Amino acid sequence: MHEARPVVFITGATSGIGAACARRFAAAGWALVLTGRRAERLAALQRELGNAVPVHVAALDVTDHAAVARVVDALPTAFAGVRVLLNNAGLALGKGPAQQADLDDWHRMIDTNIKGLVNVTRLLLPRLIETGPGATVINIGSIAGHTPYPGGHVYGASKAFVEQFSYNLRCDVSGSGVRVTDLAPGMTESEFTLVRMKGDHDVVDDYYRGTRALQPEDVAAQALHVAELPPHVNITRLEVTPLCQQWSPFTILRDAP
Ligand code: NDP
Ligand code: 8X3
Repeated sequence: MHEARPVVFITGATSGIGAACARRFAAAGWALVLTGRRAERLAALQRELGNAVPVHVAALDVTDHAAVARVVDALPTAFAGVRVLLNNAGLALGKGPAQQADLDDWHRMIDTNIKGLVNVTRLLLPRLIETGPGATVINIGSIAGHTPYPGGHVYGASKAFVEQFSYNLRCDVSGSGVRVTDLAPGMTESEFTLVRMKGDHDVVDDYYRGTRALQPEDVAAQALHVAELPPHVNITRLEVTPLCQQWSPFTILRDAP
């Protein structure tokens, strides 16, 4: 029975979009592999969802390549045939100008959003190819990978990497039946901004005040939609924003140096 269920492997399942995806895929009957660094949150999700669908949890820091390999190698048989890899783990740190940024923050964003994502992808790709038609890599990108804004520097650039990597990956798995999607959300109300602002709740409250931001469930619904499309349909890039988030006109500096 368990083997018949499609398996989704989610990184960053302990919060926000990843946790919402766990719930959404579970409601649709998928078996779950849930990963993230906070083991107690994984255990709580397993308690919450484990009666409905098979759930395997593994505490995992995606930046630790050897740990990713151990988790992938140790997947129980019922979870080994991964159909969807949801590369969701990621973070932004800081929103000040580049010239004042903390270099350690930049390195952490690169390590997590870029190197972590490629670690997991490289190790699971053979399994997805083995799964064949219907298998999907869903990479959580961002509108920040497409749209520059002050303070976006390395975060936005890391998401531009995710977008281009998704396209290139799709070229390489061409003919295998594996689909690749860059799912790029805009402003989503999660712990993302609290992490970015290093625990400053006032800034977070101010950021979301008066908005009707996307909720993690809104993004999760799109992820499930991408995963359950007929196997010949590949959404290359899916950008989703709240209606309240709009573009700005170019800023024209006058009499500037
Ligand atoms: P959250 O902060 O709520 O969730 C981030 C998740 O990433 C957590 O589960 C966290 O788990 C995990 N994570 C962070 N670092 C690591 C790591 N080194 N190893 C493993 N897991 C890690 O934010 P969101 O849910 O909003 O973010 C999810 C993704 O969506 C990110 O890639 C983000 O860039 C992207 N995104 C977010 C938007 C937003 O406005 N919120 C908009 C566009 C994209 P743990 O700490 O337990 O390891
Ligand atoms: C997060 C979206 O607009 O805060 O990826 O950069 S935004």
